[in-house]
Amino acid sequence: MPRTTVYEAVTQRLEILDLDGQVDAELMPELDPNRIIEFYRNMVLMRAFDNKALKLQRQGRMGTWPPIQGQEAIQVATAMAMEESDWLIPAFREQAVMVLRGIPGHVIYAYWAGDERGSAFPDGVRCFPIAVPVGSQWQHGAGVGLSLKLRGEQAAAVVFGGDGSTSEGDFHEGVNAAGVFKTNTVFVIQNNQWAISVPLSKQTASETLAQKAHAYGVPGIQVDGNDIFAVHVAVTEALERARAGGGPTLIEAETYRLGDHTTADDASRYRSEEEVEQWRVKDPIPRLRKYLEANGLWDDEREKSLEDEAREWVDAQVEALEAMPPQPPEAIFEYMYDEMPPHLEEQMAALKAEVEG
Ligand SMILES: Cc1ncc(C[n+]2csc(CCOP(=O)(O)OP(=O)(O)O)c2C)c(N)n1
Ligand SMILES: [Mg+2]
Repeated sequence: MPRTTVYEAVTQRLEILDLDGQVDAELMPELDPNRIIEFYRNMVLMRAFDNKALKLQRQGRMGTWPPIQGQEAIQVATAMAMEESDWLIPAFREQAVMVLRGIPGHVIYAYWAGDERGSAFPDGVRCFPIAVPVGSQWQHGAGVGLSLKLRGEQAAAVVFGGDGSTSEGDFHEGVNAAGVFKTNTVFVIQNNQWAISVPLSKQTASETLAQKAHAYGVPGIQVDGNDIFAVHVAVTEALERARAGGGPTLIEAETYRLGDHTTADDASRYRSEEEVEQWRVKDPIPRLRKYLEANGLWDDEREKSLEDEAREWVDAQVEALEAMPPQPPEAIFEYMYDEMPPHLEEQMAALKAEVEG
């Protein structure tokens, strides 16, 4: 019997905006200039939101914080391509998508300040809680996508995760199930090259993460995740496919975590400054600014007024966070169940007695 090729696959990578702010005219999507300015504005606001949280943590006003510096393009483009009817299933480094979906900034701050009210999202915002167990959210993404399909909703489930989480079984189970059931799911991997101190090279022997989609019969694509136009195109295509019942897509967005893993980490202990510098020049924000300036859409005056807006908005989030009335200690029991089970009632009573002395 001859040996025959039973399967061959190609994985594509999409890049539109180069480091000098020039675009590939053939690949550039039709976008209203105001929308492109909005891309930029949101990235700047989200970076300011992030920087402030780091300062609050150093001042003892925040528990911990997972910075997104360098990853803003993926989050802003995805949030802006989503409709209200789509669901977001975040991991733990998606605060920009969450804010842009309608969760107030101070609520996200509250979560990382250790306050249970940080998981109480406004009614109608279709967003799952933050998932800290690495990878668990991938299967939720498949499940929500299946549910939307069964209900006949023209909506998508957008689930995020990091490069490290693709080594968890949950990732493979999630993408596999989504492929089998053709769920309305968009899987977005934020490949920021590191899982705390573990580099991508220790995570997988695959050339790309996008190619893993082939094994599950799902379309996969790699994009330059620091190129907001490329992310916009890939996510929009995937959302349209999912909403129309055309099945899931896996997007690997290549980026870099310019900051530490969290405020409890010191990345200089495991990676070189040269590596960080190599990625700093690919920073999505100055890159888009160069495009805007070259096209007469931006100048120093606009930048200054955006900086003022960002500062004011971020300060308002901090004020709202710190104006939240403190919670009584027994609040730690109150959010898990609609009706508190007897063993928790007992523990709560014991704590109350202890506190009241
Ligand atoms: C199941 C599980 N194992 C380990 C951890 C500790 N942990 C938290 S984040 C993280 C690395 C995640 O890396 P990646 O998926 O690349 O996401 P990134 O932090 O880079 O955004 C680890 C190991 C955890 N939260 N859950
Ligand atoms: Mg990572």
